[in-house]
Amino acid sequence: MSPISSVRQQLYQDMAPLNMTPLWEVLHALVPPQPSSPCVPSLWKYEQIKPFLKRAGEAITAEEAVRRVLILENPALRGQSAVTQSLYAGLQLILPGEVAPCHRHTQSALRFIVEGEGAYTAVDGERTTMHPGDFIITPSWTWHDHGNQASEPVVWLDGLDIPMIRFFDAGFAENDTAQSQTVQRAEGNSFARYGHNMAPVRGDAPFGATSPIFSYPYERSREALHHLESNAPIDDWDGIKLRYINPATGGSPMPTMATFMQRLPAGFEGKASRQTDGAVYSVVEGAGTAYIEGPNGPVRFDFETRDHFVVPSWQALRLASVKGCVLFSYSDRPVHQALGIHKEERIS
Ligand code: 1HN
Repeated sequence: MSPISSVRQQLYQDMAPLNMTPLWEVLHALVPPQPSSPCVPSLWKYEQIKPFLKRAGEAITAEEAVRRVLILENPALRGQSAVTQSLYAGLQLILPGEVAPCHRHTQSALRFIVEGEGAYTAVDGERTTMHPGDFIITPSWTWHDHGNQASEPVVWLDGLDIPMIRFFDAGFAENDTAQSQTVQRAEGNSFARYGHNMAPVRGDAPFGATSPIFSYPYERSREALHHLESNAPIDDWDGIKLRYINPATGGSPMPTMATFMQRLPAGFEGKASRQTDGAVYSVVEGAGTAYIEGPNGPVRFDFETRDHFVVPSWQALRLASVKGCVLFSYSDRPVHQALGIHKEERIS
């Protein structure tokens, strides 16, 4: 060892008991020239996942599990219940006749219905029935339970801000005394009040910073995308892409997560773009290809209906579809925007 490096090694060693360490050894990693996420792109094919959901259905009841969910973990973050550094994703199964008991927590959740219909989720006394493609919100600290009074299993994607809330050490949770909440309002009240570009004349929005609409039906999003496909220019990068909004603010439906619905017309070959918000995709209809370019080289995902994939922060994504498809996605964009650090680059 050279004299200078042994002087340094001795310095580091002597200060270690005081819980001190030299910045100059880690500075380059602390402030990288550009984002270098430890996350990797990953694809979960539904046909491979479904048998495991089925087996989970045989192995445990929804009631015993509290939530019968198979977590989609980023391959580079195994054991952390994280699909990106800030987001969680899982697929939840509820069988006919089951209930997932009532609780609340500070983490916000979204449900995106993947397969089956007729189950419900209840939020603060109002139920909403699930159909494939519906986007449903459980706002932070609201009581919620799920049930299935229909005749088929229902599977949905859970998107939560769990790693973000863990990062802030701000997680609280509470179980309700009852399994299921008493219904306090007719189904559809929230959508009638806030879902038609109108709002009640008096009274505050019920869920604070979160959208007062807690179920956004696919029927409506689909209609909008199809209209725009035939009647408006197609974006070279995104095809037709709309963001869901909190009608009270025009911002994202939840303070921590943005959600999007996107249609790629048949024959679409998109250009590449990247953004600082890592995103999780759920394939709603059709099939296509995602080309993702990260530090570990290019990845190609051929996706079909009900497949899921994750695109890490600042990795370039290019989408293509021969027959056309519809994609739902969510990301941590609102937090980037609130902090003034959101960045997007459209590569041509
Ligand atoms: C949760 O409450 C649900 O309510 C789903 O369905 C997944 C993952 C971690 C923590 C709470 C639900 C969850 C969760």
